[in-house]
Amino acid sequence: MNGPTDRNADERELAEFEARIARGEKIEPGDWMPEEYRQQLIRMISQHAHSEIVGMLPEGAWITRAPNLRRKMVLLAKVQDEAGHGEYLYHAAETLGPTREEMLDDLLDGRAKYSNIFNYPTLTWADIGIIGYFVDGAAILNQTMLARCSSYGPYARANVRICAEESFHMKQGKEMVIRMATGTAEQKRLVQDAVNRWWWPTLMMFGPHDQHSPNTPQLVRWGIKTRTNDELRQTFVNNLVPELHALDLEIPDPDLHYEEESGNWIIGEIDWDEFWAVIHGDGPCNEERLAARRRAHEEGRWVREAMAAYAERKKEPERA
Ligand code: FAQ
Repeated sequence: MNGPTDRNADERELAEFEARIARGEKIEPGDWMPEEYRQQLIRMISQHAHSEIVGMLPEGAWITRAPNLRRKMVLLAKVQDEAGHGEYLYHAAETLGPTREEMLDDLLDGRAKYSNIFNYPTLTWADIGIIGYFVDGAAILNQTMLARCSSYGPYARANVRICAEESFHMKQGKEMVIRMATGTAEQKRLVQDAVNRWWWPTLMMFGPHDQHSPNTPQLVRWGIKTRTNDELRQTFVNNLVPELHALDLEIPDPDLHYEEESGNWIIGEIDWDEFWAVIHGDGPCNEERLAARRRAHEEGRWVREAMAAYAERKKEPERA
Protein backbone atom coordinates (compact mmCIF):
# COMPACT_ATOMS: atom_id res chain seq x y z
CA MET A 1 0.00 0.00 0.00
CA ASN A 2 1.26 3.47 -0.85
CA GLY A 3 1.93 5.66 2.19
CA PRO A 4 1.65 9.49 2.20
CA THR A 5 5.40 9.85 1.43
CA ASP A 6 5.06 7.65 -1.71
CA ARG A 7 1.98 9.59 -2.78
CA ASN A 8 3.83 12.89 -2.39
CA ALA A 9 6.75 11.55 -4.45
CA ASP A 10 4.32 10.38 -7.18
CA GLU A 11 2.64 13.77 -7.24
CA ARG A 12 6.02 15.52 -7.52
CA GLU A 13 7.01 13.27 -10.43
CA LEU A 14 3.68 13.86 -12.16
CA ALA A 15 4.01 17.64 -11.71
CA GLU A 16 7.57 17.58 -13.13
CA PHE A 17 6.40 15.35 -16.03
CA GLU A 18 3.54 17.72 -16.88
CA ALA A 19 5.86 20.73 -16.59
CA ARG A 20 8.22 19.12 -19.12
CA ILE A 21 5.32 18.65 -21.53
CA ALA A 22 4.17 22.24 -20.97
CA ARG A 23 7.73 23.44 -21.85
CA GLY A 24 7.48 21.47 -25.13
CA GLU A 25 10.14 18.92 -24.13
CA LYS A 26 9.91 15.42 -25.55
CA ILE A 27 9.48 12.46 -23.21
CA GLU A 28 11.98 9.76 -24.12
CA PRO A 29 12.12 5.98 -23.43
CA GLY A 30 13.29 5.34 -19.90
CA ASP A 31 12.03 8.71 -18.60
CA TRP A 32 9.50 8.67 -15.79
CA MET A 33 5.94 8.68 -17.12
CA PRO A 34 2.51 7.95 -15.62
CA GLU A 35 1.30 4.44 -16.32
CA GLU A 36 -1.82 5.79 -18.10
CA TYR A 37 0.42 7.81 -20.45
CA ARG A 38 2.41 4.68 -21.30
CA GLN A 39 -0.77 2.63 -21.85
CA GLN A 40 -2.35 5.32 -24.04
CA LEU A 41 0.76 5.46 -26.21
CA ILE A 42 0.99 1.68 -26.55
CA ARG A 43 -2.69 1.59 -27.57
CA MET A 44 -2.39 4.40 -30.09
CA ILE A 45 0.99 3.56 -31.62
CA SER A 46 0.25 -0.16 -31.96
CA GLN A 47 -3.16 0.60 -33.57
CA HIS A 48 -1.38 2.95 -35.94
CA ALA A 49 1.22 0.26 -36.78
CA HIS A 50 -1.50 -2.35 -37.40
CA SER A 51 -3.32 0.15 -39.64
CA GLU A 52 -0.26 0.57 -41.83
CA ILE A 53 0.24 -3.18 -42.18
CA VAL A 54 -3.43 -4.00 -42.82
CA GLY A 55 -3.55 -0.89 -45.03
CA MET A 56 -1.20 -2.58 -47.50
CA LEU A 57 -3.90 -5.09 -48.42
CA PRO A 58 -6.60 -3.06 -50.24
CA GLU A 59 -4.02 -1.44 -52.53
CA GLY A 60 -1.74 -4.47 -52.76
CA ALA A 61 -4.59 -6.28 -54.50
CA TRP A 62 -4.20 -3.88 -57.46
CA ILE A 63 -0.43 -4.13 -58.06
CA THR A 64 -0.84 -6.84 -60.71
CA ARG A 65 -3.71 -4.92 -62.31
CA ALA A 66 -2.12 -1.47 -62.59
CA PRO A 67 -2.84 -0.06 -66.06
CA ASN A 68 0.78 0.69 -66.98
CA LEU A 69 4.35 0.23 -65.74
CA ARG A 70 4.67 3.73 -64.22
CA ARG A 71 1.51 3.27 -62.15
CA LYS A 72 2.63 -0.21 -61.10
CA MET A 73 6.01 1.12 -59.90
CA VAL A 74 4.37 3.97 -58.00
CA LEU A 75 1.90 1.62 -56.32
CA LEU A 76 4.63 -0.89 -55.44
CA ALA A 77 6.68 1.88 -53.83
CA LYS A 78 3.64 3.14 -51.90
CA VAL A 79 2.70 -0.27 -50.51
CA GLN A 80 6.33 -0.91 -49.59
CA ASP A 81 6.45 2.44 -47.75
CA GLU A 82 3.43 1.35 -45.71
CA ALA A 83 5.32 -1.77 -44.56
CA GLY A 84 8.16 0.57 -43.54
CA HIS A 85 5.76 2.78 -41.58
CA GLY A 86 4.57 -0.29 -39.71
CA GLU A 87 8.23 -1.06 -38.89
CA TYR A 88 9.00 2.40 -37.45
CA LEU A 89 5.79 2.33 -35.45
CA TYR A 90 6.23 -1.15 -33.97
CA HIS A 91 9.75 -0.06 -32.95
CA ALA A 92 8.37 3.10 -31.33
CA ALA A 93 5.78 1.03 -29.42
CA GLU A 94 8.44 -1.48 -28.33
CA THR A 95 10.28 1.32 -26.49
CA LEU A 96 7.29 1.35 -24.10
CA GLY A 97 7.46 -2.33 -23.17
CA PRO A 98 5.39 -4.65 -25.37
CA THR A 99 7.21 -6.97 -27.77
CA ARG A 100 6.49 -7.10 -31.49
CA GLU A 101 5.17 -10.65 -31.03
CA GLU A 102 2.69 -9.58 -28.36
CA MET A 103 1.38 -6.74 -30.53
CA LEU A 104 1.04 -8.97 -33.58
CA ASP A 105 -0.75 -11.63 -31.52
CA ASP A 106 -3.24 -8.97 -30.42
CA LEU A 107 -3.88 -8.07 -34.06
CA LEU A 108 -4.09 -11.64 -35.38
CA ASP A 109 -6.31 -12.81 -32.50
CA GLY A 110 -8.70 -9.93 -33.20
CA ARG A 111 -8.08 -8.10 -29.89
CA ALA A 112 -6.43 -5.01 -31.40
CA LYS A 113 -8.07 -2.30 -33.45
CA TYR A 114 -6.82 -0.85 -36.72
CA SER A 115 -8.25 1.93 -38.86
CA ASN A 116 -11.87 1.45 -39.95
CA ILE A 117 -10.98 2.50 -43.49
CA PHE A 118 -9.11 -0.67 -44.43
CA ASN A 119 -12.21 -2.82 -43.99
CA TYR A 120 -13.73 -1.59 -47.24
CA PRO A 121 -13.11 -3.27 -50.61
CA THR A 122 -11.18 -1.72 -53.52
CA LEU A 123 -13.57 -2.43 -56.39
CA THR A 124 -12.01 -0.46 -59.26
CA TRP A 125 -8.72 1.18 -60.22
CA ALA A 126 -10.24 4.58 -59.31
CA ASP A 127 -10.30 3.41 -55.67
CA ILE A 128 -6.50 3.44 -55.71
CA GLY A 129 -6.50 7.13 -56.65
CA ILE A 130 -9.10 7.92 -54.01
CA ILE A 131 -7.20 6.06 -51.28
CA GLY A 132 -4.11 8.15 -51.99
CA TYR A 133 -6.08 11.39 -52.21
CA PHE A 134 -8.60 10.91 -49.38
CA VAL A 135 -7.11 8.30 -47.04
CA ASP A 136 -3.50 9.45 -47.16
CA GLY A 137 -4.75 13.05 -47.09
CA ALA A 138 -6.67 12.34 -43.87
CA ALA A 139 -3.75 10.40 -42.42
CA ILE A 140 -1.29 13.24 -43.16
CA LEU A 141 -3.45 15.82 -41.43
CA ASN A 142 -3.65 13.70 -38.32
CA GLN A 143 -0.02 12.63 -38.37
CA THR A 144 1.44 16.07 -39.08
CA MET A 145 -0.11 17.07 -35.78
CA LEU A 146 1.49 14.02 -34.15
CA ALA A 147 4.88 14.70 -35.79
CA ARG A 148 4.97 18.35 -34.72
CA CYS A 149 3.46 18.13 -31.31
CA SER A 150 3.29 14.62 -29.92
CA SER A 151 5.03 14.65 -26.56
CA TYR A 152 6.59 11.19 -26.92
CA GLY A 153 9.88 11.51 -28.83
CA PRO A 154 10.00 8.17 -30.69
CA TYR A 155 6.40 8.54 -31.91
CA ALA A 156 6.85 12.15 -33.01
CA ARG A 157 10.04 11.27 -34.92
CA ALA A 158 8.46 8.22 -36.60
CA ASN A 159 5.66 10.47 -37.81
CA VAL A 160 8.08 12.99 -39.35
CA ARG A 161 9.31 10.38 -41.81
CA ILE A 162 5.87 8.84 -42.30
CA CYS A 163 4.38 12.22 -43.25
CA ALA A 164 7.15 12.94 -45.76
CA GLU A 165 6.41 9.66 -47.51
CA GLU A 166 2.66 10.05 -47.24
CA SER A 167 2.73 13.43 -48.91
CA PHE A 168 4.08 11.63 -51.99
CA HIS A 169 1.29 9.04 -51.59
CA MET A 170 -1.31 11.77 -51.42
CA LYS A 171 0.05 13.57 -54.49
CA GLN A 172 0.06 10.46 -56.68
CA GLY A 173 -3.54 9.76 -55.63
CA LYS A 174 -4.62 13.32 -56.30
CA GLU A 175 -2.94 13.26 -59.71
CA MET A 176 -4.84 10.08 -60.59
CA VAL A 177 -8.14 11.56 -59.46
CA ILE A 178 -7.56 14.78 -61.43
CA ARG A 179 -6.70 12.81 -64.56
CA MET A 180 -9.70 10.52 -64.25
CA ALA A 181 -12.10 13.34 -63.37
CA THR A 182 -10.98 15.26 -66.46
CA GLY A 183 -10.62 12.17 -68.68
CA THR A 184 -13.16 10.08 -70.57
CA ALA A 185 -16.80 9.76 -69.49
CA GLU A 186 -16.07 6.24 -68.23
CA GLN A 187 -13.09 7.43 -66.15
CA LYS A 188 -15.22 10.22 -64.68
CA ARG A 189 -17.96 7.71 -63.83
CA LEU A 190 -15.47 5.40 -62.10
CA VAL A 191 -13.92 8.17 -60.02
CA GLN A 192 -17.33 9.56 -59.02
CA ASP A 193 -18.36 6.07 -57.92
CA ALA A 194 -15.18 5.84 -55.82
CA VAL A 195 -15.87 9.25 -54.22
CA ASN A 196 -19.38 8.04 -53.34
CA ARG A 197 -18.08 4.92 -51.60
CA TRP A 198 -15.02 6.38 -49.80
CA TRP A 199 -16.29 9.81 -48.67
CA TRP A 200 -18.06 8.75 -45.49
CA PRO A 201 -15.62 6.03 -44.33
CA THR A 202 -12.78 8.56 -44.76
CA LEU A 203 -14.55 11.08 -42.53
CA MET A 204 -14.94 8.30 -39.93
CA MET A 205 -11.14 7.85 -39.86
CA PHE A 206 -10.86 10.88 -37.54
CA GLY A 207 -12.75 8.96 -34.86
CA PRO A 208 -16.05 9.59 -33.05
CA HIS A 209 -17.37 13.08 -32.26
CA ASP A 210 -15.44 14.72 -29.42
CA GLN A 211 -18.25 14.17 -26.93
CA HIS A 212 -18.05 10.39 -27.64
CA SER A 213 -14.25 10.18 -27.67
CA PRO A 214 -13.20 8.82 -24.26
CA ASN A 215 -9.47 9.05 -24.99
CA THR A 216 -9.21 12.63 -26.26
CA PRO A 217 -9.16 14.47 -22.88
CA GLN A 218 -6.23 12.43 -21.55
CA LEU A 219 -4.36 12.52 -24.89
CA VAL A 220 -4.74 16.30 -25.07
CA ARG A 221 -3.81 16.79 -21.41
CA TRP A 222 -0.49 15.00 -22.02
CA GLY A 223 0.24 16.51 -25.40
CA ILE A 224 -0.07 13.24 -27.30
CA LYS A 225 -2.62 14.85 -29.55
CA THR A 226 -3.13 18.58 -29.76
CA ARG A 227 -6.26 18.78 -31.91
CA THR A 228 -9.49 16.89 -31.38
CA ASN A 229 -11.19 14.44 -33.76
CA ASP A 230 -13.85 16.97 -34.81
CA GLU A 231 -11.34 19.79 -35.33
CA LEU A 232 -9.21 17.68 -37.66
CA ARG A 233 -12.25 16.33 -39.52
CA GLN A 234 -13.50 19.88 -40.09
CA THR A 235 -10.13 21.02 -41.47
CA PHE A 236 -10.09 18.02 -43.80
CA VAL A 237 -13.60 18.75 -45.10
CA ASN A 238 -12.82 22.46 -45.56
CA ASN A 239 -9.73 21.62 -47.62
CA LEU A 240 -11.31 18.91 -49.74
CA VAL A 241 -14.76 20.25 -50.63
CA PRO A 242 -13.57 23.15 -52.86
CA GLU A 243 -11.10 20.85 -54.61
CA LEU A 244 -13.83 18.30 -55.42
CA HIS A 245 -16.13 21.08 -56.60
CA ALA A 246 -13.36 22.36 -58.88
CA LEU A 247 -13.17 18.88 -60.43
CA ASP A 248 -16.94 18.84 -60.86
CA LEU A 249 -17.17 15.79 -58.58
CA GLU A 250 -20.30 15.41 -56.50
CA ILE A 251 -20.10 14.89 -52.75
CA PRO A 252 -22.58 12.26 -51.51
CA ASP A 253 -24.02 14.42 -48.74
CA PRO A 254 -27.31 16.25 -49.41
CA ASP A 255 -26.89 18.23 -46.16
CA LEU A 256 -23.44 19.62 -47.01
CA HIS A 257 -23.51 23.42 -46.90
CA TYR A 258 -21.21 26.38 -46.38
CA GLU A 259 -21.60 28.35 -43.14
CA GLU A 260 -20.68 32.00 -43.60
CA GLU A 261 -20.11 32.85 -39.91
CA SER A 262 -17.59 30.08 -39.24
CA GLY A 263 -16.21 29.71 -42.77
CA ASN A 264 -16.76 25.95 -42.45
CA TRP A 265 -18.31 23.40 -44.77
CA ILE A 266 -20.87 21.68 -42.55
CA ILE A 267 -21.47 17.98 -43.22
CA GLY A 268 -24.57 15.89 -42.57
CA GLU A 269 -24.59 13.25 -39.83
CA ILE A 270 -22.09 10.41 -40.12
CA ASP A 271 -23.53 6.90 -39.82
CA TRP A 272 -21.95 6.07 -36.46
CA ASP A 273 -23.66 2.66 -36.29
CA GLU A 274 -21.66 1.71 -39.35
CA PHE A 275 -18.45 3.06 -37.78
CA TRP A 276 -18.85 1.12 -34.51
CA ALA A 277 -19.79 -2.07 -36.37
CA VAL A 278 -16.73 -1.81 -38.62
CA ILE A 279 -14.24 -1.15 -35.81
CA HIS A 280 -15.69 -4.00 -33.77
CA GLY A 281 -15.02 -6.52 -36.53
CA ASP A 282 -18.23 -6.39 -38.51
CA GLY A 283 -17.30 -4.45 -41.64
CA PRO A 284 -17.38 -5.63 -45.25
CA CYS A 285 -13.78 -6.96 -45.26
CA ASN A 286 -12.72 -7.45 -41.62
CA GLU A 287 -12.58 -11.23 -41.86
CA GLU A 288 -10.79 -11.18 -45.19
CA ARG A 289 -8.18 -8.69 -43.92
CA LEU A 290 -7.35 -10.65 -40.78
CA ALA A 291 -7.27 -13.93 -42.71
CA ALA A 292 -4.74 -12.38 -45.14
CA ARG A 293 -2.56 -11.13 -42.26
CA ARG A 294 -2.70 -14.54 -40.53
CA ARG A 295 -1.69 -16.27 -43.77
CA ALA A 296 1.21 -13.84 -44.31
CA HIS A 297 2.34 -14.38 -40.71
CA GLU A 298 2.36 -18.18 -41.16
CA GLU A 299 4.13 -17.96 -44.50
CA GLY A 300 6.82 -15.77 -42.95
CA ARG A 301 7.39 -18.13 -40.01
CA TRP A 302 10.33 -19.94 -41.65
CA VAL A 303 12.07 -16.60 -42.34
CA ARG A 304 11.75 -15.52 -38.70
CA GLU A 305 12.98 -18.93 -37.52
CA ALA A 306 15.91 -18.90 -39.93
CA MET A 307 16.90 -15.41 -38.79
CA ALA A 308 16.71 -16.40 -35.12
CA ALA A 309 18.81 -19.53 -35.81
CA TYR A 310 21.37 -17.43 -37.71
CA ALA A 311 21.58 -14.93 -34.84
CA GLU A 312 22.17 -17.82 -32.39
CA ARG A 313 24.90 -19.25 -34.63
CA LYS A 314 26.64 -15.87 -34.75
CA LYS A 315 26.83 -15.89 -30.95
CA GLU A 316 28.81 -19.18 -30.95
CA PRO A 317 32.61 -18.85 -30.84
CA GLU A 318 34.29 -19.27 -34.24
CA ARG A 319 34.78 -22.98 -35.02
CA ALA A 320 38.41 -23.86 -35.64
N1 FAQ B 1 -10.64 3.24 -36.77
O1 FAQ B 1 -11.45 7.96 -27.94
P1 FAQ B 1 -11.26 7.90 -29.43
C1 FAQ B 1 -3.12 5.41 -42.56
C2 FAQ B 1 -11.47 3.80 -31.76
S1 FAQ B 1 -2.87 5.28 -40.89
C3 FAQ B 1 -10.66 2.31 -35.80
O2 FAQ B 1 -11.59 9.12 -30.21
P2 FAQ B 1 -8.48 8.32 -30.00
C4 FAQ B 1 -1.91 5.29 -43.43
C5 FAQ B 1 -10.38 4.18 -30.77
O3 FAQ B 1 -9.23 3.38 -30.97
C6 FAQ B 1 -4.48 5.44 -40.17
N2 FAQ B 1 -10.87 2.59 -34.50
O4 FAQ B 1 -9.78 7.41 -29.76
C7 FAQ B 1 -2.25 4.62 -44.70
C8 FAQ B 1 -11.07 3.97 -29.44
O5 FAQ B 1 -11.08 2.58 -29.11
P3 FAQ B 1 -10.08 2.00 -27.95
C9 FAQ B 1 -4.41 5.23 -38.72
C10 FAQ B 1 -11.05 3.89 -34.19
O6 FAQ B 1 -7.31 7.43 -29.91
C11 FAQ B 1 -2.89 5.31 -45.72
C12 FAQ B 1 -12.53 4.31 -29.75
O7 FAQ B 1 -12.68 4.24 -31.16
N3 FAQ B 1 -3.90 6.41 -38.07
O8 FAQ B 1 -4.21 5.59 -42.91
C13 FAQ B 1 -11.01 4.91 -35.14
O9 FAQ B 1 -8.53 9.53 -29.13
C14 FAQ B 1 -3.23 4.67 -46.91
C15 FAQ B 1 -12.86 5.73 -29.26
O10 FAQ B 1 -12.12 6.70 -30.04
C16 FAQ B 1 -3.59 6.43 -36.77
O11 FAQ B 1 -3.71 5.42 -36.10
C17 FAQ B 1 -10.79 4.55 -36.48
N4 FAQ B 1 -10.75 5.43 -37.47
O12 FAQ B 1 -8.63 8.85 -31.50
C18 FAQ B 1 -1.94 3.28 -44.89
C19 FAQ B 1 -3.06 7.74 -36.22
N5 FAQ B 1 -11.22 6.09 -34.53
O13 FAQ B 1 -8.69 2.05 -28.48
C20 FAQ B 1 -2.29 2.62 -46.08
C21 FAQ B 1 -2.91 7.75 -34.76
C22 FAQ B 1 -11.40 5.82 -33.22
O14 FAQ B 1 -10.25 2.90 -26.74
C23 FAQ B 1 -2.93 3.34 -47.10
N6 FAQ B 1 -4.17 7.62 -34.05
N7 FAQ B 1 -11.29 4.49 -33.03
O15 FAQ B 1 -10.58 0.59 -27.74
C24 FAQ B 1 -4.99 8.66 -33.72
O16 FAQ B 1 -4.76 9.80 -34.08
C25 FAQ B 1 -6.18 8.37 -32.85
O17 FAQ B 1 -5.95 7.15 -32.19
C26 FAQ B 1 -7.55 8.33 -33.61
C27 FAQ B 1 -8.65 7.96 -32.60
C28 FAQ B 1 -7.86 9.69 -34.18
C29 FAQ B 1 -7.53 7.27 -34.71
